[in-house]
Amino acid sequence: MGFAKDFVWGAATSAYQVEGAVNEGGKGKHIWDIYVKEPGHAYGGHTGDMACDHYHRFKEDVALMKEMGLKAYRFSIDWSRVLPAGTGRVNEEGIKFYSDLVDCLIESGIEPYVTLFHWELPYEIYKRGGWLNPDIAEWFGEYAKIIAERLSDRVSHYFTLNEPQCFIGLSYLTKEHAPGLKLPLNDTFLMSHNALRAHGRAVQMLREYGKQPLTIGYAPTATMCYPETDKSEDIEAARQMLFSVPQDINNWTWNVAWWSDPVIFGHYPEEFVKSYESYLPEITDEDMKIISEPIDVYGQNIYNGKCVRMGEGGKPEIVERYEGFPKTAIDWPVTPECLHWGPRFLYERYKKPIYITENGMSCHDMVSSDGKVHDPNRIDFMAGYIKELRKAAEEVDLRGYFHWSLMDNFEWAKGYSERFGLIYVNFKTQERIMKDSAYWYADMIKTNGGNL
Ligand code: IFM
Repeated sequence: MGFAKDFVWGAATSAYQVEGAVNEGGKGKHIWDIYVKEPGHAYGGHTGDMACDHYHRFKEDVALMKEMGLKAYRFSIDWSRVLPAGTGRVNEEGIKFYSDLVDCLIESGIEPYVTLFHWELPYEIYKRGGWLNPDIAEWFGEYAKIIAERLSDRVSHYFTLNEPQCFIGLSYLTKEHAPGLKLPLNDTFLMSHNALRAHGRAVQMLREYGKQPLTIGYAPTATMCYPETDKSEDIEAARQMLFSVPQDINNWTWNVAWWSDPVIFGHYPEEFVKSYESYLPEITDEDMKIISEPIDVYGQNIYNGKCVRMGEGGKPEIVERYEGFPKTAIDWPVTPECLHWGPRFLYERYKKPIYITENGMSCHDMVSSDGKVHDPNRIDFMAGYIKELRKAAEEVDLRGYFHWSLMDNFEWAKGYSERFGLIYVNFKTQERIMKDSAYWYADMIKTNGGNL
């Protein structure tokens, strides 16, 4: 069986992490542009000012994608490049950049997949309350309308929000990301509700103004759960834990059901509502109707998972990792099983075709004396994870896999200290070198998993 013939093998990036050119082409400022200028906010005082200079070098990058045989490229649009103030005046130069990128991809036989929001909240919108302001749903909808009007003659695949768990949780609970605030829990729940309303409004606008039938999805993240054994009770334990309420209220955004149940089912999960009742904003039927505007596909970013078994008292419990458990350079555990069980549990619950919208690892990559970048750990990681993904592909409707990332880039608060790319980037010279893993991935794509 293996992967379907038309399985989409791709790679992903996001605007601020790769584009650079922050003061060019009429771009407005977003919260990261401002945040990274203060000492201590990003590793080594790094900023995304130059990043991979993708804004100027996208043709070279698309040529590398073609060499790799990528079928698709998932990139995000910087809201503040298109609408410098977040609303109102459209910046034609910004539109032109994305439009040229789309043309270049199509000429190279690579399908563009657009993400509308990968964390570049326009600073002007932030000043108006950002996610706290209920009007943000309309503002985001207007932005989605412009994208539909300008790009949907050529782009038919869209994801609305990338990882709301992070752009609310890391930004307003744990203060690790821009704008680096710790807000009261009530505010964070209101923000999550408004972000979901914005998602729904964008779906409505994309549908209404799309120039062809569009495939629209959403791209949340979370730690997956996988069973310790194939026994039905362990499988059930992993399933239950995946959709359960997180233990730590101060890290409450790190879960699946709060963010996905309302989008698919039109209501928040009951257990969560009971636990969080005292913090919740007013939630109307009209809100829920917008939030659950039907989507076509379900995107999920998956990097790792927790091993779970059914405990003695019939309660799911985490199986502790042994000492020396494999981990990536950024210290995330290596758990390939998450790419089998994650999509399987998500499909069972949400019954939507699934894309893995991000998966990958950071390694201590460097250029060797032969001028190449040897990254055997990444190849092994990918082979292990994609083998597990193949099991899911044989069990559920799985449409595609986007490796994170196409190239080394600005890893938010970690600056350039983490390398997630298939392509090595020398941030001094902007030279690109395809890593060994890029050649391995090219072969994997060519054989549709035949080299696994
Ligand atoms: O680089 C990030 C990306 O922006 C969102 N998902 C996780 C990646 C690795 O941390």
